[in-house]
Amino acid sequence: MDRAPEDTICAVATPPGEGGIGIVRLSGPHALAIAEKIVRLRSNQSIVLVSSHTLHLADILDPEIPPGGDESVRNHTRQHERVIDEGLVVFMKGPRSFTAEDVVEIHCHGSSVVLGRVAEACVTAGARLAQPGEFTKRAFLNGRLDLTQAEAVLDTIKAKSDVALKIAQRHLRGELGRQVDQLRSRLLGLLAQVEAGIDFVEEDISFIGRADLTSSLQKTLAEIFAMLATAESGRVLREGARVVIVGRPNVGKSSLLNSLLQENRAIVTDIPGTTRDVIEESVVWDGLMITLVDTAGLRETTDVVEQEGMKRTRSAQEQGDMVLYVFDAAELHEKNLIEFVPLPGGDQDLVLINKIDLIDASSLKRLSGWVEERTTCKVLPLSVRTGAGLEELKKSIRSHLSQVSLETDQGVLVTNVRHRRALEHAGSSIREALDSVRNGVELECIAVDLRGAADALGEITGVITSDDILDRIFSEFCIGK
Ligand SMILES: Nc1nc2c(ncn2[C@@H]2O[C@H](COP(=O)(O)OP(=O)(O)OP(=O)(O)O)[C@@H](O)[C@H]2O)c(=O)[nH]1
Ligand SMILES: [Mg+2]
Repeated sequence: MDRAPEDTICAVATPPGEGGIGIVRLSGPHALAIAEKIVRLRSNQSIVLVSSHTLHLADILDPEIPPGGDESVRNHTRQHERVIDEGLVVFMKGPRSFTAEDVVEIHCHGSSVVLGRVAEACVTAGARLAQPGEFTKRAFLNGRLDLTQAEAVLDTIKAKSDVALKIAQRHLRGELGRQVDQLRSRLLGLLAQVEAGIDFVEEDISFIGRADLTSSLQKTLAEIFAMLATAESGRVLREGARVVIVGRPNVGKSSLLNSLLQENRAIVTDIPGTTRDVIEESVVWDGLMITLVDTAGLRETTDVVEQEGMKRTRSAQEQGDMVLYVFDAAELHEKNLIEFVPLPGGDQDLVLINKIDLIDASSLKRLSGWVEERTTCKVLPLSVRTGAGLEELKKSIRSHLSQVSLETDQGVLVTNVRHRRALEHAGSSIREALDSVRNGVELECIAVDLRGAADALGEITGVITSDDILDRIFSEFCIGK
C-alpha cells in the first residue's frame, strides 16, 4: 500500500448541478505550486505567501495561454481570456487539513461548466483527477482518521435522518475506534504473555495463569457480545427500515400507506385488486427513517398482471425488516372467515385488524381475542377511516424496529456490517481460545487464536488492512470526498 502519496489530486467537491457555490479541491505535496499557476489573487500577492487557513479573493485562470501572436502581446491582451471565474481561495497547510496534506480549495460559482474548467485547469497545471473517496482515503493513510472514522465521513454524507447523523458523528469522533482499540490492546497484552510462556516452556515458567487468562478472555468476549447486541438496532438506525404492508385485496393497505404518509400516494378504490405493483415512500418518525412499502393484495387469481404483482409482494415481504399483516375486521367477522385465515407468527411483525369502524365493540372484543390466541405477533385494532389506533401503530412500529434511544447514553453502537462481521470473527476466535485454555491445549494454539481475534479487531480500525478492503470501502464514496 502506498502510504505516502507523491502526487497531487484534484476534484470537484460539491454535488453536480447548479448551486450558489461550487468547490474544487486540491490535495498533495504540489497543491500550492499548482494553485499558483491558476490563481491570481486580487491583492496581487502570490498564493505561496499567504497565511494558512485564510480566504482570498482571486481570479481563477486557465494555465494555458492560447497560442498565436507575439508572446508579450499575447500575455497582455489575452490575460482576461484566461479567466474562468472569480472566487475565493483558501490554502490549508498540512497536517492541519482534512487529508493531513497541503490542501487548496477554490470556491467559485456553482456551475458545472465553471467547475469542470477549473478542475481541468488543475489537471493541466499538474494535478491528477481523484478517485472516489480518495481525499478521505488519504486522510486515513496519513493517520488523520482511523477506518471507522473514514467510514463515518461517508455515513455523515449519506445520513437520511437525525438519528443516522448522530451515530455517524459519534463514530466520526472516534468513539467506536477507541473502544475497539482498547479491546485489541488487551488481547495483544495477553498474547505477549502467552508467547513469553511458549519461549520459556522448558524452564516451566508461567507468565499468565490459565485462570487469569480465562477471566480476561471472558471479560473481552462479554464486551464484544455487548457491542454485537447493538448491531441490529444500529443498522436500522443508520440505514432506516423497510416496513412492508401485506394482506388480502381491499383490506385497506393502500389507505394505510396514504394515511401514514399523510399524502395520497397510492390509488385507493373499493375494487379488490387495485394495487398491482409495489409502491414505496420514506418518512422520518422520531428521527428514524422508515420506508413504507404498499403491495398488491394476495388472493387466488388467473389474472397475469395480478399474479406478477403478488410475486413482487412476496419478494418485498422477504426484504422487509418488519411486516404489517392487515386484515379487514368486517370481512373476518361477517363472512365468518375466522376459522380459515392463516395468521402469521414472529415477534418483529404486527397483525392489524383494520376497519373496526364497521363492527361493534363486542364483536371487536371477540375478534381481537380470537386473533390474539392464534398469533405470536402483537395485534392492533385500527380504523384508517376514523384514525383510531394509528398513533398506537406508529409507536409500535418505532419501538419494534429499534429499542435504542439515542437520548440515553447508549455507549457505542455497531451500525456497519463490516464491523459486525469483524466483531463476530474476533468473538469466535476468543471462544476457541477459551476452549483451548479449558482443555489444556498447548500455548501455541491459544496464541494463534488470540492473534486471529486481535487482527479481526484491527481490521475494524484499519491497523490491519489490505488494498482490497480499502478499495471496497472507498469506492462507495463520491468523487471529491
Ligand atoms: N370503513 C372503512 N373502510 C376503509 C378503511 N380503510 C380502507 N377502507 C376502504 O376499503 C377500500 C379498499 O381500500 P384500499 O386501501 O384500496 O385497499 P387495499 O388493501 O390497498 O386493496 P388492494 O390494492 O386491492 O389490494 C376502500 O374503499 C377504502 O376506502 C377503514 O378503516 N374503514
Ligand atoms: Mg392497494
